[in-house]
Amino acid sequence: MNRVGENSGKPRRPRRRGVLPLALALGCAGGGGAGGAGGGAVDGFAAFDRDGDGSITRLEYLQTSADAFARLDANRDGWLAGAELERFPPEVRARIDADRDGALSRDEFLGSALDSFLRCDPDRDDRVTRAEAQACGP
Ligand SMILES: [Ca+2]
Ligand SMILES: [Ca+2]
Ligand SMILES: [Ca+2]
Repeated sequence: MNRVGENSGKPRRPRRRGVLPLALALGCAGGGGAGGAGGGAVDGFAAFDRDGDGSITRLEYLQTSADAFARLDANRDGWLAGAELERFPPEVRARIDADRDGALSRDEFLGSALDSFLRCDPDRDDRVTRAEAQACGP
């Protein structure tokens, strides 16, 4: 009985980079969950581009972030804490948790979203294009 290395829980977790940083946190954003066959970088972008015009406005970004917050806040107490935070990679969590109390308030969450938005909009036209989103590091 020689076991041929079967595919036991292959750690195939392509790092999702190049999409807006917060999309990482939202992880979810693209609801569709297209099972990552290579290349199909998560389309966090489409999730934020609510009207599908190819760019994300500040309003679209904040609305999507607010929706995501509501979805993530399972017990509806206005905070993300405990199990609600499990899907956030630690570095993302640390970045959002401005006051370091281990929980994310809605303000922290949206404040961080706005930061991300501004960082990804170098020309300050209040729109993040797909190219800007891709260029914008984590
Ligand atoms: Ca748009
Ligand atoms: Ca909560
Ligand atoms: Ca906090």
